[in-house]
Amino acid sequence: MMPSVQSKLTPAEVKRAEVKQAEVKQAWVKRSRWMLPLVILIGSAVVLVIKLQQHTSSPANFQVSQRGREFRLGMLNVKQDDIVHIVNDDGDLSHHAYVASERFRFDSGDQEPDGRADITFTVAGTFNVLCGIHPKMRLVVNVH
Ligand SMILES: [Cu+2]
Repeated sequence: MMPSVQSKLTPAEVKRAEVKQAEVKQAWVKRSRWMLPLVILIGSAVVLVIKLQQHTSSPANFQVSQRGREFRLGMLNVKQDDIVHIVNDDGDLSHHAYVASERFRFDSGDQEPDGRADITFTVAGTFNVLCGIHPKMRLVVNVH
């Protein structure tokens, strides 16, 4: 029969082994204390890089018609800094696109036939583009 390892150790050696074990455990606890903040830090950095990429990606362009005294399409989903081109393709009619929100304002002035007004939506939110000449005209723009 093989003698157990324990039986070969003197009490002093057992004590030393226990101390060593406690030190290793303490070192691990010390190290793991940094893990959560480290994971949060790396996670935040990844989110920041993704946000920056989204922000620096070139803006998209959308075209909206004003034919028949109506904005077509009547609703758009865009990203911040995207550009909406509003084209007066409504025969010999004039239009006048504007946004009068507290957070975002735009005024095209009079839009002559075949004229174009470009709106860059620089803030997120939902905005109504209206026509100063035809009160029933409305374009809803959701800026994400
Ligand atoms: Cu109009």
